[in-house]
Amino acid sequence: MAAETFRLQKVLETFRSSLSENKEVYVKYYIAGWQELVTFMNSLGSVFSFISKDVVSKIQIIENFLSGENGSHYATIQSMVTYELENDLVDLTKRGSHPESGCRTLLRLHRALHWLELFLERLRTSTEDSKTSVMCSDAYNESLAQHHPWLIRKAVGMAFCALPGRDTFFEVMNAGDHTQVVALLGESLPLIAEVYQITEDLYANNNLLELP
Ligand code: 1PX
Repeated sequence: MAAETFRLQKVLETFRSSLSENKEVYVKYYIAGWQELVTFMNSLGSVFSFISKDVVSKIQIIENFLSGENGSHYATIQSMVTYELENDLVDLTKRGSHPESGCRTLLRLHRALHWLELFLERLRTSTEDSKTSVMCSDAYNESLAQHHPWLIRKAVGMAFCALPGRDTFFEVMNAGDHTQVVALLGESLPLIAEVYQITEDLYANNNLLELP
C-alpha cells in the first residue's frame, strides 16, 4: 500500500468540518485532523514514532467510543462531556474504574493542540534562519511540557533535535511555495485556535482541565 501523503490543506479542512453551526465540535472530524497530523509525523522519520504511537492509541480509544453502542453520545465533544459526566464515566481526581474515559483521552489531544497552535504561529512568522527545533521546544515549554514528567520531557527534547530544517518542513506540508504555506497557515491558525478555545471553555466550565 502506498504511504499516504500529508497535506496541510487536509488538516485545515478537517478542523473546519469539526465546527458545527452552533459552535460545537464534531469528534469524528477532530480525530480525523489528528490522524492527518500523525501522517505528517510519520513522514518525519522513526524518531517521532513514540509520539505518533501515543496519538494513535488515543485516537483509537475515542474511535472505539464513537463506533460503540453509545456512539451517538460521542458525536460532539459537548455531548461526550455531558454523557460521561451524567453517567459517572470519568475519573475526576485519581485514576480508578474509568482510566480511559473519552474526556481524559481527548484532554491529552486538546493540550497538544495548544502546542500545535503555538508552534504553527512561530513557523508562520519565522524567517529563513529560524530553527524548527527551537520553535518546537519553545512552544512545547509553553504548553505541553507542564503536563509531562521529566523523562518524557527529556525524550521529547531529544526528538526535537532530530527535526528537519525549516525548508524541509515547508516542503513536507505539501502546500506550495513558502508564501503559499504561510498564507495557508494564516488561514488554518484561527480555526485551530477557535476549536481549541471552545474545548478549553467547555472543559474549564466543567472543571475537567486536570483530569488524571
Ligand atoms: C503542520 C504540521 C505540524 C506538525 C504536526 C505534528 C503533530 C505533533 C503532535 C504531537 C502530539 C502529541 C500528543 C501527546 C499527548 C500526550 O501528552 N500524551 C502523554 C500523556 O498521556 P497519558 O495517557 O500518559 O496521560 C504521553 O505520556 C505522551 C507520550 C509521548 C510524548 C508526547 C510528546 C509531545 C511532543 C509534542 C511535539 C511533537 C513534535 C513533533 C514534530 C513535528
